[in-house]
Amino acid sequence: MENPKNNYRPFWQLPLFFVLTLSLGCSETQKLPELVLPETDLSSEALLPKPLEVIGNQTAFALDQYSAIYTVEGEASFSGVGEYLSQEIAGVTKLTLPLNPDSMEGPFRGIYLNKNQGMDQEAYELAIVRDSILLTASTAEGAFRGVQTLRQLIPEYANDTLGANPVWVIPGGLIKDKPAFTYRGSMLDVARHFFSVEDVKKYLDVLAYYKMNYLHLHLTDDQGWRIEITSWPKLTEVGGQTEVGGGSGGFYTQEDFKDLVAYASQRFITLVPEVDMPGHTNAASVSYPFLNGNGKTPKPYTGMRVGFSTLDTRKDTVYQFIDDVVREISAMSPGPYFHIGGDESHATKPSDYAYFIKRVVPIVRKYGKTPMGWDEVATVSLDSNVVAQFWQDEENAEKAVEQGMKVLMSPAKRAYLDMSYDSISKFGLHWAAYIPVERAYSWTPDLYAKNVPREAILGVEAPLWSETISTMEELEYLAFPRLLGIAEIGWTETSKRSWEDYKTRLAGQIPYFRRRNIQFYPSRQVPWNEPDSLLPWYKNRTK
Ligand code: TNX
Repeated sequence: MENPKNNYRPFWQLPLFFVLTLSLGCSETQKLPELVLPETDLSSEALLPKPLEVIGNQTAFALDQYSAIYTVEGEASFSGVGEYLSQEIAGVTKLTLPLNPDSMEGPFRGIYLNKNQGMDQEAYELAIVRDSILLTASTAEGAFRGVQTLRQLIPEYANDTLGANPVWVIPGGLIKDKPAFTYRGSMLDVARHFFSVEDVKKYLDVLAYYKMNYLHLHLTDDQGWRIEITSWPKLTEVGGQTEVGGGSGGFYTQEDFKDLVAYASQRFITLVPEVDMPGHTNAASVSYPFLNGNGKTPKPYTGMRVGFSTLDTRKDTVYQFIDDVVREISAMSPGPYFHIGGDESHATKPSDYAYFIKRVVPIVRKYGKTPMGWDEVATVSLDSNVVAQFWQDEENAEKAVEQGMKVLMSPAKRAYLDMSYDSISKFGLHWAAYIPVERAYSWTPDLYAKNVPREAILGVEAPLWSETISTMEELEYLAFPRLLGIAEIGWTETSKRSWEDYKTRLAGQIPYFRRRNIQFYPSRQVPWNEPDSLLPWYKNRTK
């Protein structure tokens, strides 16, 4: 019989008997050990974000040493996803699944990554039957999202009693899935405290697992400049050496940044670089005092106030500086967006602010990027090809909609990961709200702000400001588990979501958190099913 990897037909459209013949009928697969697999229930698995449709069929796929991954021929990007899947499976099971093995190599149960044009970009279908798994998508990106679902279905521990060798029992059935919003992201403030390349990679791994597709890096602020700009070396030589609280700061070299871009893009995550201006620029002005526009001599700043710094908006050399910065960063950033900040420019006169934003927007476009800015940028008369990131001011968000701009939803009262969980939380601020886990989950982007309708919304992003956190453990305390709620809000249609159902699936993430050494806040709102003493941080919580 034909090698199944050469079968390009949309698998799930084939009659079931053909599917079974495909997987059981060939003489090679008959040599696989006979296993009596337990009944399963795909629909009760702790999948997060919740897929659009899940139909269980009680059968199961036996993932074991006789499993192999096959990807559609002639599509390098699909085989890249296959390679990633193989590595991730090895990480849990220690199995080394061959990728596209020659059919002579042995009898295998196949995990097939197939291409079917005509599906949405990030959509996928996952069909799991007894001896094969078929993951279908139009794009490698869609296949990658589906691979996350498959990863979430692999049990943490093997069943050792089914045969001579360990078997990881994957519940059978069909999943059809696609995201509600095209932008599902998080932001890390690496300026107030610096986080290393390794830390950011760990965060990217988690974003990928929960199907998020953007990571916004807040690269500059009053307390530090974190990205090497070769034409302006003092930015990092001087401005990169400070952080909140007086620590030694740090920065990404251009090689580091490219490494992060590559690591993210292997996970189908786009980096959004932010250079915050004209406010939040003290570190830049300390490095090059001619940039400063607040009339004072700039001094290194390691406190937590905002709104005191500004660039000099009326000097042409300032725009030459910005041109160089945007050019160098854009050349390393394959994504469509460049974030110009624009928030809390209280030391900039409104007329200077408008003048500044209108001059910076064309610079960003000159380097092929779409400008993104905090919601204040919508107070300036621009055009529709700008993204406004709503964080606080509904009137600004309305102004963005009136100008035809897309709005990225990051309401501080719900989506800010740096807000404390409650009054005794160890870290975080609470100027916007206390945000317990339920509150972070139970909101809807298109019902949040008056006159910001669904059509205007690009997606959701959860920013994590780092004034109060300086280690990965502390970062994780604030991000997890609330980030997962934002991931589900971005992926799963509101009509398919409920807190009651979500909180049980959230509790089901503990094995993953443990395996990846991810700290989290064990909110009392979530039925973790664990003795308190085994939960991290368990003494510091009321909610
Ligand atoms: C407001 S949100 C800021 C940041 C702070 C954050 C702390 C925004 C656009 N600006 O500069 O870090 O509050 O929660």
